[in-house]
Amino acid sequence: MRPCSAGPQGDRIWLFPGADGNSNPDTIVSFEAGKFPVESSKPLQYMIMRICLSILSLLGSIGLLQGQDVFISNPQSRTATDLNGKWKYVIDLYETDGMGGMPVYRNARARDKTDRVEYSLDDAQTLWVPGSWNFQKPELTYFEGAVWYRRTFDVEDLSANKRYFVYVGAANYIATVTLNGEIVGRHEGGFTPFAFEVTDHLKEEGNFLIIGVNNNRRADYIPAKVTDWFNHGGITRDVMLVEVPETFINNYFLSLDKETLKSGARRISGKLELNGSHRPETARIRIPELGVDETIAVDPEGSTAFSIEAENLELWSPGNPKLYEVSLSAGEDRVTDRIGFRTIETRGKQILLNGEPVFLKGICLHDENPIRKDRAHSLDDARLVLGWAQELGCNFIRLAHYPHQENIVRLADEMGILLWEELPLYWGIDWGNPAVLEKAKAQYRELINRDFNRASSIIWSIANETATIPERNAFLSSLADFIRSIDDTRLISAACKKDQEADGHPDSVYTYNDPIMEKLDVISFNEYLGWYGGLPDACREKTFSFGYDKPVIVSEFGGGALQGLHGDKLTRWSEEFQAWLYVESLAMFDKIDGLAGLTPWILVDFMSPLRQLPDVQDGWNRKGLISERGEKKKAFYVLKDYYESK
Ligand code: GCB
Repeated sequence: MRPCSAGPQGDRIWLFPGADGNSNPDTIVSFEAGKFPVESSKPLQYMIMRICLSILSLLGSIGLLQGQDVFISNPQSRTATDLNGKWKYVIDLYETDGMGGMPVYRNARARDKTDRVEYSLDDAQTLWVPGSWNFQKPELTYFEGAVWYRRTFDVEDLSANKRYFVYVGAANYIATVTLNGEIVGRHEGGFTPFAFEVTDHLKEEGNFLIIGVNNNRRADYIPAKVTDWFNHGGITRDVMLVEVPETFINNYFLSLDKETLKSGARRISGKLELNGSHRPETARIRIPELGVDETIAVDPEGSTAFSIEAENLELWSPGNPKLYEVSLSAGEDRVTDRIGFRTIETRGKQILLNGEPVFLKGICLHDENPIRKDRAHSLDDARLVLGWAQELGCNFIRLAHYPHQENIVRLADEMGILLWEELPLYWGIDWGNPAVLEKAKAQYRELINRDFNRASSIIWSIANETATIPERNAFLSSLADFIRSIDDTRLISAACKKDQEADGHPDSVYTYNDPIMEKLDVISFNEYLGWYGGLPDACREKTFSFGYDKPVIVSEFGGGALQGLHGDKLTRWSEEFQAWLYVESLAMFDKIDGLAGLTPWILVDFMSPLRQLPDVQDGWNRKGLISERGEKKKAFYVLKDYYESK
């Protein structure tokens, strides 16, 4: 779906079948509204449309179409109308954006008995939002493509002095947001939040919000075409109508000042971003528990930096996840949040939390509720998995392989669990494509906008298992610089691979000299010795050597087991095999000089179409320490014992 393809131009509707990258881009179809499409053979029209497509693709690539004008942070603390619930839907299998020549987002209804309309959202079936569509209807299980969702609503006390935004926590992968028949924005990226202003389109009664969601996979998307996880489609996180004053605080960034911490004094540095034309002269920041009540002068440009003294501030850590109620106000707007303050740095091969070495007892996690077979989206979903991780003895979780729901990050703040966060810069990324780099930056900006104030989040990871070709090295290097330029309060890492055989390392030593490690604060690598290649006792012969003097995290290792399947330790897929693999792997990794943490793969079995072994996998990656029904496997206890000993 693309916006240019979606709108009528006069009474003629233009469709671009090639715009999805899969169908033939050289065929353009046009038709009179209300008639079936016919192919156009006019070269001039063709040329104009090709130019239009190129401009759109360029705009898209520089972020104008996929971006949003305003990022609304912390929507939970705003006045908002909850738009979750049952939404009507129409499947758009051929991605025409319309049915019988009428765009679905116009919400057409037959005017009289002679009228022809070839869809009816009023009479359509429903899907729950938030939630992926796949397991709500049998016919949608493996559906990949476009679905139009509709939700109607009224707004009590619509105010001329307020501004209104449709906020979506996440929709996978492209979302076209329309209100009352007009397109208000388009967003690319399946796991980050976005908001579009609808102030000028809203009515008190009878609003229809129609969102088109397309989860097709494409080589120039992030992720690209193949992943080892299920491509859940749809509006997977909360939707709300957020109401703000004309000028409002759209974001704020608070962190503990590293330098002053060293001198014993405690200062909080921050930045406040205002949006709107009536900028107040001052803003106020209060942290009542610390006796902080500061008035700061607002920069007329809208972005105001500040630094405030915070004597007696207790540092946030897993052992003491102290959060402070922070309230920020400017003009008529006020937001409140609960924020923890900590520092995270490295020194030689150590990771330092608040200046003290920390060992990261971690585990990897996908953002699924396996019991519901759905993307996770609620606080209960977050409680379920974080509870398991805590039982395992973890103080750290790798949120693989894409941004997880905001609830999990907020709950980790409350529970004192450190986090690694990442984008799906995973297998098969089109590294040489500048548009893809811009998409990665846009997605990272959205993630940082959302989670900057979360003390639990300590590592941004920029890639997972990617080959060290020059295009990838340049891409990741540029992305690392970009991330540091907008957030210097966290560490940067990437899940890398060992040097390949051609680099001539001796068999008993795995070497790591990936050039991107130069840019990273923490070296991380995935290693599946004993599962992909060799049996677990092969681990006894290996040692590790790194070309950089930096802390090391083993970002993945593991093997599959079907919960309840027992055998001797040589029986693949048995719990005994997996437990043995953990014993051998932990002993091997423990020998690494500078080991700062581990995140084995993975806490819970997760859905993956790549895993089709009948009666063992049945569509699930079985490397979880817990089954999709919540039953623990033997290896869970091996890792728990190891963490207890650390
Ligand atoms: C990996 C990938 C992860 C896979 C895992 C596996 O290296 O990073 O996404 O699911 O291996 O199970 O093979």
